[in-house]
Amino acid sequence: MPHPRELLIRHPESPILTWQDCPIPVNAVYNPGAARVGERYLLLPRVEDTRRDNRLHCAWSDDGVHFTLEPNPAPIPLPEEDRPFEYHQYDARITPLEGEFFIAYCAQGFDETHRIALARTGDFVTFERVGFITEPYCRNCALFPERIGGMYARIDRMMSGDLMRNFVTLSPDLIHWGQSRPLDLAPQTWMRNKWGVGPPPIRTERGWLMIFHGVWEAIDPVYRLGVALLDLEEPWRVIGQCPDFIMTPTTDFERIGEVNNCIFANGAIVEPDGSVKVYYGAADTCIGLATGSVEEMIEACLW
Ligand code: BMA
Repeated sequence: MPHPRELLIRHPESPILTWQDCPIPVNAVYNPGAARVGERYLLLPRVEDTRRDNRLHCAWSDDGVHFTLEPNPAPIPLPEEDRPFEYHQYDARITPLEGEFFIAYCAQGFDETHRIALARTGDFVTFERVGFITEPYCRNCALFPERIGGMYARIDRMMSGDLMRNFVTLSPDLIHWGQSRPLDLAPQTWMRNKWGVGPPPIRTERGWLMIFHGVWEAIDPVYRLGVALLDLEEPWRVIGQCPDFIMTPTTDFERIGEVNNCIFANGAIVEPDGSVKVYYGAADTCIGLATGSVEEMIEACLW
C-alpha cells in the first residue's frame, strides 16, 4: 500500500530493472540517469559488475517501462592520465542542453577519491568526454537544461570537512566553473544529515522544480525523496519547499538490498501530459519507476 503522504506512485511492475534482467552477470543495477531520445526512453544506470566495479551502460525502451540493457559500458573515451581517477563511473545525471545531452557523473578512483566528470553525446552511441568539472570531493551534480543569465549553471555539493552544503555554480563554457552561491533548503528531520540534488531541475512557469534526496541517519542512513522550487532567474533562491518527504522506502525491494532503506533518484522524464516519470535506485540494488504530477509537486512546495 502506498504511503499516504507520497506524491510519487510506484509503477505496478517495479522494480523494472534488476540484476536478473541483465545480459551479463552483475552484482547490481541502480541509480539511472534518464533521457528521452527521439521516440525512445534511455536509462544510463550504474552497473556494478561481479568485481563490484561501476560502469555506465545504456538501456533502451519504447514504453518507458521495459528496458533492454546493453552488455557493454557506454564508450566514454578516457585519457590515460585520468584513468586512475576514474576507476568507477556512476550516478549519471543527463541534461538536454542546446541540442545535445550532457552527462554529469561521478568519477571515483579505486581509493574513494570522487569528483564529477562531464561527457556529451547526441545519440548515446558515440560520446565525447569534456573532463573533470569539479575538484575532489563531490558526488552530486546536475546541470540546468538552459543558460541562466547567459551562463551555464549546475547544482553541486562538495564534501569538505563537515560541509555538506549544496551550491549553484556557474560557467561560461562548461569547463571553467565558479561563483558558487549556497542553495539552502530549510532543514527537516528526515533530511537532517545531508541532502543532494536528484535529477536535473525541471523548468516550470513557476520556478525550477528540484527533486532531491534527503538522508536521516537513524542507526543506518535512510534515503528518501523531497521536492523544492527554485527561482527561475536566481536558482540559488528557494521559493518553495515541501516540508514532507514525497517518497520513502516501503517495499521490500526498497528496504532490503546492498544498502537497506534507500530511494535515490538521479533521472526523471517529464511527459507532455504534465506527469513525470522518476527512475530511482532502490536499496543500491535495482531500479524502480514512480510517477507524479509536476503541478501537484509545485503545489506541495507552495503550501
Ligand atoms: C550516495 C551515493 C549513491 C548511493 C547512496 C546510498 O552517497 O553513493 O550512489 O545510492 O549513497 O548508498
